[in-house]
Order: sequence, then structure tokens, then C-alpha cells
Amino acid sequence: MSGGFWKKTGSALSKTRSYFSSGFDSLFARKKQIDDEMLEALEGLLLGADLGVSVTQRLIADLKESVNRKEVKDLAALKENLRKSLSEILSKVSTEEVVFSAPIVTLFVGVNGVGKTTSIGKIASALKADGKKVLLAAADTFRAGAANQLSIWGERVGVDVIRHHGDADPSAVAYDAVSAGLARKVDHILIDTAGRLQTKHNLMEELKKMTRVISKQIPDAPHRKILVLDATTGQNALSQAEHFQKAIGLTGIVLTKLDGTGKGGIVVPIVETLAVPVLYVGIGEGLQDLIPFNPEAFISGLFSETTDP
Ligand SMILES: Nc1nc2c(ncn2[C@@H]2O[C@H](COP(=O)(O)OP(=O)(O)O)[C@@H](O)[C@H]2O)c(=O)[nH]1
Ligand SMILES: [Mg+2]
Repeated sequence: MSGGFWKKTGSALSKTRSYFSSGFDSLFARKKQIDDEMLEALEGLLLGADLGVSVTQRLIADLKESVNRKEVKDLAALKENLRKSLSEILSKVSTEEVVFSAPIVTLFVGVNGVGKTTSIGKIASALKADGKKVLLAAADTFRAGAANQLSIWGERVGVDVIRHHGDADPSAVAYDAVSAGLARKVDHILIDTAGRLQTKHNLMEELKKMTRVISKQIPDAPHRKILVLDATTGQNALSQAEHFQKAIGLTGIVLTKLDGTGKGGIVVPIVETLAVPVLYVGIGEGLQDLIPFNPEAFISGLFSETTDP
């Protein structure tokens, strides 16, 4: 599995990877020794990869200490030190699956356009291929056309979609989907939600209401609350995440559009700040373009020269 991560992501993550490797190469070509000036350039490189100010400053401070203690004397040791620190951050959060009894209810949240509906289609497809019975719920009733978009995915993947027509109440759609999922004995209910209401306050209140309504039928549901974030929005993704985390509590992240950015480093501050695991990364618009995130393989890939670690 770990060896296949970069192979599967292929050229999709190559922007992030080449940002790092060419960044290191040119940094090390210019600077043969580790000094303040070099560490400053390295700081710029890490910020540019969207590691964020607080993570970057901590990494650089740790490095400086290690340099002072003579533990880091050359560039190889410096890379290794960085690799270890990043790996510690990403491995702090457990991705171990808690086992729930079916139907497992997953609520997908996130602002408009991040890739919620697309990711639901991809996940439904993977679950179905795994022999699971899946039901989708079109609880994004705010945007005209959102339910149609989910229905198209439902047809494409071959799973049913619960939707209401006209001016529907998102919580009512979620309620009906859970009822239908229980009656039809499905394994998974994936609920699509709106990314925008009249105000952000309304959106968060609606999401809270939805979780209450769902838990009336299945007390520990929604079992998963997954925030979808667009990697190309950089640090903006982080502040979005904090709002959703505060309102409903999150169990995982799907980070989309990593194919379109060299700033895959955003994974690090997301995990660090939210203490929530990145479960999947989106690497394109196709049905197969969502893969489980593997932290170790991700980091090894950033630091290795080979094409498939
Ligand atoms: N390149 C790329 N595009 C994506 C990815 N995920 C979603 N998209 C595109 O982003 C746009 C918005 O996606 P959508 O699922 O409608 O977002 P939603 O508003 O959150 O439901 C669509 O054009 C998708 O095809 C991804 O991983 N990579
Ligand atoms: Mg949508």
C-alpha cells in the first residue's frame, strides 16, 4: 500500500513533489553549508508549500537547535530531520477505523465548489465496488441543480439517491434518507450538504440541526462528519476547517484538487491544527481520482529522489 501511493497519484501529485525536490535542489546548489541564511531560504520554501506559519516556524526552530547541538551537520541530516518532524505531525492523528454497525451515516460538509458532490460520487463508487450497499442523500437543497448533480452521480455509479423536489428542508431530506437506509438495510448513507446558505451562521445552525435529526433515528449517527477542502485554496482551507470543526466536530478530511497545486504541504497544518486525519485525497475529476491518504508514503515521496518510493 505505502509503496503504491505515489504510483497511484502519479503525475497528479507531481506538482507538490517537484516543488519540494526542485526547491531543495536549488537551495542546496546555492548553499553548501547550513547557516542562518540557508535556514531562512528553507523557511521560505516551506511557507511556499503551504505548511503554514506556525508549523514552519516550529520546524525551523527545531532545526536550528539540532544544528547548534551538532546533530545536523550536513544536508542529508537536515532532510532527514525535517522528514521525521513532518512524519511525527502526520502520525499523531490516528486513522484507525472505528467499527460501527450498518447503516453507517456519513455527513459531507464544506463550502461551495470544494468537491463534496464529486467526492461522494467517487466514494460511493469505491464502496459499491467493495460490495457495499450505498444510498445517497441530496441535502444540498439551497443551490438549484445540486440534487440533479448528485442524481447524475447516483446513476453513473448505480446507487439510489433520496431527494425532495422543490423548496426542500435539508434536515427533512437527511431524515428521510436515514429512514430509507434503515428500511432498505444499506451499509452506507452518504449525505451531501449545502456549502452556503444566506449566512455562515445559518449554514452551521442547519448542519447542527441535521446532526440532531439524524441522531433521533440512529443515536450515534452521523458516525462520520467529513469536511471536504480544496487544496488549491491554501491557508483559506484552514480557517474554513476551524469553523466547521467548532460547529459540528469533524472526524476526517477529504482534500481535493491536489492535482492542481504544488501546495500539497497544506496537509500538514490541517492535521496539526484540527487533530483530524486526512482520509482521502482527490487527484482529478474522474471516478477513480480519489485515493486513501498515506502519510508515510506522502512524506517519503517528498524527500526522495526516486520516482516511486
Ligand atoms: N481537478 C480536480 N477537480 C475536482 C476534484 N474534486 C472535484 N473537482 C471539481 O471541482 C468542481 C466542484 O465540485 P463539486 O463536487 O460540485 O463541489 P461541491 O460544491 O463541494 O459539491 C467540479 O468541477 C469538480 O469536477 C479533484 O480532486 N481534482
Ligand atoms: Mg455539491
